[in-house]
Amino acid sequence: MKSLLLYLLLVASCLMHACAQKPADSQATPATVKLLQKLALRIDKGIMIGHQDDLVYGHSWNSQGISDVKQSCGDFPAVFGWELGDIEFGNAVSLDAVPFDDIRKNVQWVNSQGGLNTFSWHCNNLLTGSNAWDVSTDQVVKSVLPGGEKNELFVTSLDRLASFFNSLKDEKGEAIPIVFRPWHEHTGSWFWWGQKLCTTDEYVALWKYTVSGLKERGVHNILYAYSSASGFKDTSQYLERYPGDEIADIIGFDEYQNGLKGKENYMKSVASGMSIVMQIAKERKKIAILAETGCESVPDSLWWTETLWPVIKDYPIAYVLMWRNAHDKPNHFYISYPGHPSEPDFKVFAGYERTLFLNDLK
Ligand code: BMA
Repeated sequence: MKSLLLYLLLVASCLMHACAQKPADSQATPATVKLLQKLALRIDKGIMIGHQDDLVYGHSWNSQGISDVKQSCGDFPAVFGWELGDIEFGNAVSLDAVPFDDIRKNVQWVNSQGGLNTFSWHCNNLLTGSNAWDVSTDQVVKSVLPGGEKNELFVTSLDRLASFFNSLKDEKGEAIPIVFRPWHEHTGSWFWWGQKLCTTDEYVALWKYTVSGLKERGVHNILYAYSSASGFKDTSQYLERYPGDEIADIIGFDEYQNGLKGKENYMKSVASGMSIVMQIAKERKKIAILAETGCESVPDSLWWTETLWPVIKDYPIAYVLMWRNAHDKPNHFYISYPGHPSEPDFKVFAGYERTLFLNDLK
């Protein structure tokens, strides 16, 4: 009862600021303003369920447009995650081998169906030429900022990124509003923009330079999402490298369960992170999300109803995004597919009134 009351109070406060809510980008397109308001208002209905790369490959297929989610529960996810890594090199396909032209077409389809598109960017290490996980030097962030030896390369990267975002148009030629979540999991030290790889000032400067760079290139169809790794203890730790209310529209974090044994830790960590993020979201009038999650291979056949749902259901978050079902790494998948032992439970989860899939948004 107490938790229901608390939940209703949280929802009421989200709704109250929803109508007044404006994107951080003061020149955001009308569709982007509308998207933010829709996200806030929809929190009342439930939590949108998302999946990374859902339409371009799955556990046992590639490029055939099937959707493991739709095959498992009869509906598509409400949120579709896409990856931009390698776009900075001008490549035609992402680091996960998905052609950017296919991503664009799918983004258009999702938008036409009322779904939400969100982008991650595992930007390569521009100083060493290796990938995002190359943390061999702590000079990368500094090197891409103005005055740094790789600034020119980063400027070109921003040109390429902006031209992709500017190419996301609907059937009327209007820019499709999306969520962009750059420089994520920065409180860990496994990406070149991570905690031990740059100073707070450099990290914040990277965010500001990225956002102002996109705006200067005419990109105004973005809601920006700030998402740390898990493990922060309080609001000040969460906000330590926050780029500012004038930059971020959405706040959240990423957390994964480490195998069957990790259930208790995962549940504790999500609950603690959520309560901290909700407090900040309320105070700063931001939308809260669980930006990335899952338990690789879903080894617990009741994971959906006994782990994920219990830890998120009491928080008014807009969405939760499950990571990708790789077609070329047999155990690297995070959502049900036909025949997986968790499929029956996933169906039950999908049938809950407050788990929102694509058809629920119509
Ligand atoms: C990671 C893994 C990688 C993938 C990367 C970017 O978490 O899934 O296989 O290349 O994300 O999508």
